This record gives sequence, C-alpha cells and structure tokens, in this order.
Amino acid sequence: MTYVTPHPSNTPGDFGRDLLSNLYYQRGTTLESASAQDAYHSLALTVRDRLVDRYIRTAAAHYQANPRFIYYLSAEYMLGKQLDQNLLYSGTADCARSALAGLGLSPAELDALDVEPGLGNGGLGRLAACLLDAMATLDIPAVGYGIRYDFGIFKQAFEDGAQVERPDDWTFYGNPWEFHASDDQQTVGFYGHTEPLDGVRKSWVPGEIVMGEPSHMLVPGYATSTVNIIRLWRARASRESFDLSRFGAGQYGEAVEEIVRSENISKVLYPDDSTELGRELRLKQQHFLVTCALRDIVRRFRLRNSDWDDFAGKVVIQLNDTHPVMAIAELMRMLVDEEGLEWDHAWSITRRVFAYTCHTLLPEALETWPVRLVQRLLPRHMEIIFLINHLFLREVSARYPGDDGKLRELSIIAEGDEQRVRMAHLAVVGSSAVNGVAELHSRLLAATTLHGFAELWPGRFHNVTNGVSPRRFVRLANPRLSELITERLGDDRWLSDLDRLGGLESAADDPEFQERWRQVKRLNRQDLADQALATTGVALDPDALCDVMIKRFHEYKRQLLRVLHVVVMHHRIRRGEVADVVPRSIVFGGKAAPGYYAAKRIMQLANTVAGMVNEDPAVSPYLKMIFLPDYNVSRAQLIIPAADLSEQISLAGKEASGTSNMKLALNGALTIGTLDGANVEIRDRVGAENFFLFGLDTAEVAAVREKGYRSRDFYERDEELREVVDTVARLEPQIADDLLNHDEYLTLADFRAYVDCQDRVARAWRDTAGWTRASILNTARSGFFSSDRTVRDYCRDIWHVTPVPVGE
Ligand code: CRA
Repeated sequence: MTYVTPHPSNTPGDFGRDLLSNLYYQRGTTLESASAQDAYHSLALTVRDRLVDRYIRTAAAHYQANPRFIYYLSAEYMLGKQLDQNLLYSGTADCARSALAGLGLSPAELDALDVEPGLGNGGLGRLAACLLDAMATLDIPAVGYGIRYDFGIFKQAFEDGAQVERPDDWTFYGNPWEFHASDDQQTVGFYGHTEPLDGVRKSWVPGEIVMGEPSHMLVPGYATSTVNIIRLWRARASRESFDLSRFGAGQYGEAVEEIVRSENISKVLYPDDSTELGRELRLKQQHFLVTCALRDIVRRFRLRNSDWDDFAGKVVIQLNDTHPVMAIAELMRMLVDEEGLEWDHAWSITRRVFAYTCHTLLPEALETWPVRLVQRLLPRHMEIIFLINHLFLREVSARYPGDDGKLRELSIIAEGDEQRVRMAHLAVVGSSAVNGVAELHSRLLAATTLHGFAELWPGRFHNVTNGVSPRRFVRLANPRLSELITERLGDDRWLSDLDRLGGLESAADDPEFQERWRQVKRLNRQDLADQALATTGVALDPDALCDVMIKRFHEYKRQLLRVLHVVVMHHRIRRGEVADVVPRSIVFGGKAAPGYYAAKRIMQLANTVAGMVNEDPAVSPYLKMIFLPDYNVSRAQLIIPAADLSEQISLAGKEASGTSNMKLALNGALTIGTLDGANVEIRDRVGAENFFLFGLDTAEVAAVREKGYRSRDFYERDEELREVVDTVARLEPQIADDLLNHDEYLTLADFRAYVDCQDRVARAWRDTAGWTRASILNTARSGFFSSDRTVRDYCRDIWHVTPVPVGE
C-alpha cells in the first residue's frame, strides 16, 4: 500500500499546524513548554517534511528510468547551514516566517541554532557541496558519499593572537536533517592475510571488522522536483564488542576498548589542507569510506540490474582528489575475488567506471602511502596494486622500449629508501578521465605533474573549471543584491541560468542603478561591521573600502604579502603621507592546520599588526584590520556580500583554482590578483580593466628561480620594503629571517608590484562611478562561474549522462 502524501501545502496556517504537530509528536511537547532546541528541531523537521515527498518521487523516477548514476566520492563536504538552504529550496521561506511570527517564535533565534556540518577543510570540500547542489538542480541522478565525522573541522579561536583549536561537536544536540538507515550497514575489513583461490583470485581474511552505518541528508535541486541525497558513513563496532565481563569486573576502559577502536575511524576530520598526511588512521578512514560506498553502489545497481557488463553503463564514480582512490583496488578485489570475474574483464569495467579530479599542483599534496603500511592494513589491496602496476608498466615498456627512466617516472610504486604507493598514479591508471579544476591548472598538470601520463593517454585529460552555487553564495548570502538583480532583470531565472546576469551590463552606467548597487554594498558592510564589533570589539567604518582575504592559511597563498602591505600603509599614514590613502577595512578569515607552524606564525603576525593598526589613533581613521575567527561557510556568507576588493594573491602556479575568487566576483568585488588558478579566467571574462593584475606569471616565476633567486636583493634595493621587513623583524623575527634567506613563495619579488597595484586600487576607489561600474560588470560577467556550468561540463565531457526529470 502506498502512503498518499497530504502534499503539505504552503500556507502559513498549514506550516504552523505542521510545526506544532512536530513539536507534539517528535519532541513530545507543546509551544508553551518548548525549549529553543525543541522549537528549532520542529521547524527543521517541518521544512524537511516539505522535501520528503520530492525525494520519494525522485527515487521512484530513478528506479523507473534505471539511469546512469553519478556517485561522487569525497572525504570532505562543507555543506553550510541547512535551514536557510532548505527553506529556499522548498519554497517555504515566506510562509515559515509568517507561521513563526504567528507562533511568537523568532526566525533569527532559531536560525542561530542551525549548526553547519563542517565536514571539510577548504575549497575541495565546499566544491563537493556546490557540485551536489548543481547536480540536483540539473536533474542529474547522483549520490554523494562521505564520512560522518563525529568532529568536523576544528573551531578556531585566538588567544593572544595565536590560533587555538577547539573540537567541533556538531551533532551535540542532534541533527534534524539526517535520516538514519542502520539496516543498510556494511562490513569493512582491515589487516589479516590472504589465501590463494584459483588463478589470480585470492581470499582476504581480515583481522579486524568494523561496521559502517549510513545516514543521509537531502540535497534538493533548485526550481525543480529532484531531491538527491548525500550518504555519510559512521564507523561502529559490531554488536558483540562490548565486553560485559570486563565491565562487571570494574575494567570500564578495557570493556569498551574495541568499540572505541572501531569508532575512532569516523571520529574526526583530518584538519590539514593541501599537504600529505601519513597516518594509519587516515588510510583507514579512506578505505572505510571507499568500501562502504562501493558496497552501497553495488546494492543499488542490483535493484534493477544483474549483469556486470552493464555496470559501467550504469555507474560513474567520480573521485574527488586522491583520498578515495583506494576504491580502484577495492572494486577490482570485489570483482575478481568475490564475483569471480577474469582479471582483464574486471579491469575493463573498473577503468570505465572511475574518473579522477586532481585539485593540486603542489608535490607535497600528492598522497603517497608506504607500501609496508598498505601491506599490513590492506594486504589484498597491496597485491592488487602491484599487479595493476605490473601490467601497466608492461604497457609503458611497449611504448618506450628500454626507457627505464619512463618506468620509474610513471610507476605507481615510488622506489627509494622506502617504497610508496603514489595514489595519483593509481588514480590516472585506473580511470577513464582525469581533470584539473581550472584552465591553467589543467594545462600545468599535463605539462608538469602528470606530464608522462598526458603524453601516454592525451585523450584521458580534461579541464573542468570549478564553479560555485549561485543559490548559496548570491541568493542566500546576499538577499539585497539578489533582489536588486531580480528587479532589474525582471525575474529570478538567473538563479538557475546564471548567464542571464549578462543582462546587468546595460545597467552598469545607469547612475540610479549604480546608486542602488552602492546602497546594497553599504548595508552589507554595515552588517559585517555589526558582527565584527560583536566578535572582535573593533568598529569598522561601513563607508571604507572593504578589502578581504578569506581562505585557508597557507604560505603559497601569501597572506604574508597582504600583511606586508598593511604595514606599508601603516608606515605611510604615520608619516602623514595620507594624500593617496583611502580608508580601508582589512578583513582576514581562515584557519591553519594545527601542525603548520609557519602558517600559524603568519597568523600571529596578522593579529599583532591588526592590534597595532587599530590601537594607533593616528592610523585607525584610515585603516582598520580584523581577523574574524572561525572562518566557515556561514562566515563566508556574511563577509562576501560586503567585500569590495578580493585578494587572490597566491604565487603564480600554486593555486589550482580558488573558488572564493568566484564567489567574491559574483558579489561585485573587484579582484586584485596574480595570473594563477581561475583568476586567469575571471580576468578574461570580467575584462582586464575591471581586474587589478600584478606580479610574476608562471613563466616569470620559473625564470626568476632559474637565475637563482635572492630575496635579499629586493630588500636591499627597495627602501619601503626594507622598512617593512625591519618592522616584521621586530614583531616576528623568524618570519623576517625566512623572507630574507629562503623566500620560497617569492613574496619579496612580488612586493613592489603588489604595493603599486594597491595604489592603483586606491585611485580607482576614489572614482566612485567608475568603481561601481566595474563592480556591476564583475557580477554581470561572472555567470560562467556557476557550478551548474561546471556540472554541465562534467556531464558532457566526462560522465556522458543526461538529466532524468522528476514529474510534479
Ligand atoms: N585546497 C585547491 O588548492 C581549489 C580547490 C577545489 C584545493 C584550490 O585551489 O579551488 O582544491 N586543493 O578544487 C586541494 O584541496 C588536495 O587539494 C583546495 O581546496
């Protein structure tokens, strides 16, 4: 019997009634005695209820169509708050507001209780969330797989300017957005040994078994019926793990030892960013995710199919960087050892199913695992990887006879003191498509990091430039600008067809529209100022140029260069050279990996300089600097709409793409940046005259290094630079020492160009109409950076899938 859904109608009356019903039946209370958590949970459930019907219809349509599914495997997702998103995507924001008012509940208070799941580090995790959003919006059948970490990315606070990390117990009060499916549990093996079966087949006898328990959250599409899901796995010990007799004997710790060991696997997100981290537990996490996801994918495949030859036609597995790449070995193991397929047959299926996205050029970010560790933890997988490599190297030898250098360069196993598995190589060998995340990045990948592979299989290499969700980063983050855009364009179709923003071009010179554009920015800066005052005690001037740098702290991103320029301004203002100074609010946000001391020192310097600037009465009328702690998706939604200037100043050739650059341009910030990552494409689109370009490009960086770079020469030649570095030497001697002796990221080489470019920024800001025009054009011309376009590119070039519409 099918349950006939009452189709919750969207009137405030119905919404309010359903909310009271959830309060009553789900929380067991009434409005009179409800706590704030009770009210929040009931609100969330009432909104969620309005998406369930669409989800059920989506699942039915997918079952019916038996389409090719995209399975997105990612160790990280930065989903952002769910309440604002789901109110918008369910079309119930207005009626919820009226209903809450009718019940005497405050929307802002309840929204403050909505916790963002911080299950990622930075751009890679947020990209995953934007792609899921776009896939649902474009009616692409897709499931995201990830890990349900008990603790997400740490919460950042500052003590005396130094970062301190606090645990993020994001589900402390429960998570109303999630559906648990304990009956879909999977078993995951670790350690143990292998035993021969027939031929190449073996049987793996694991030494440890852990259960993976899934739960899912809804991923609604915008302005369509589709609701996909993201399925997150939590590690659990098997039922017999609790040692009752030990507990009885008072050995409480020992009694739960096995439970703790098992559950540690999904305990915490590794808080590093773009660097390899060699920890056994991390490899365990990766294998755990991959095994749970693959078994779930096969379970879903079997609902409608039975022939392995149909598998690659029905399944695409997109590997988000190397973290889930062990899936290639695991699928081979399942097909060969468990399903009894011939090796070549299994390999041809596997190769067709996987596609790999590489997100970096930094060699230190390319994951490798010691062979001995993999052998111990996943003995059968190691054998399989050796065999894959053996067959692959045979192919390489046939192509480059006698070229041992080639074999060494391409081998999945790096030789040396300690043999290591190169996960990126395994990914390329085991996939049908490989992509970089911006044009420049994809070009450099093929020319440098993965050069040998691009030569071997040129057709396998693609570019798919990243994109961001216009719903999250314009509509939800910037409601004022969204309203103005909708008014000008006549409707809000731009939200699912972002190229329509082009229609704003004709308004760029309209004085009245310009004035309203400026009003929006000013109100957004005021919002930021209010929040900044509450969190940092510093009062920002809402009329000052809002100059923001928001991203993970990493030396290659060169937050240090930003700080050096602040010191320049400080010096100039103190000397009374204020004729060319425009008032600015410098806004920083970003976390550093807990063990990344060089980045933490720069953070400390930034906080010290902020204090110096803000407390100097001669300087603070012109300059204020804040470091908003705990940068996350919600903070991004606050800062981005207020920004006038977007700092994208990485050393050319280091930033794969960047995505905050896109969010900021879309919200009308002008970029000051190097020719790096997606900056190149942003500049091409918004126009060189609406972008502040400075610094060395990748070829010049190579040339400078080639000649033998001596940062000290720059120090000696440039008086203003000398003064700045000397100030830094007083505040953080180690940083000044590093700059002068091993300036790895060419900060001093780009210093003069950057400072001069900032002077151009100041002059441009003085021309209010000219600046506003450029700001409008940045928005009008950034439609390309929608994640909808990114997903269309993946569909066309890599996935070869078409939408499956879900009926009304
Ligand atoms: N740190 C890149 O560095 C890129 C994102 C998303 C990164 C960014 O330039 O925008 O990925 N790489 O593609 C990464 O995490 C492991 O590599 C990032 O977020």
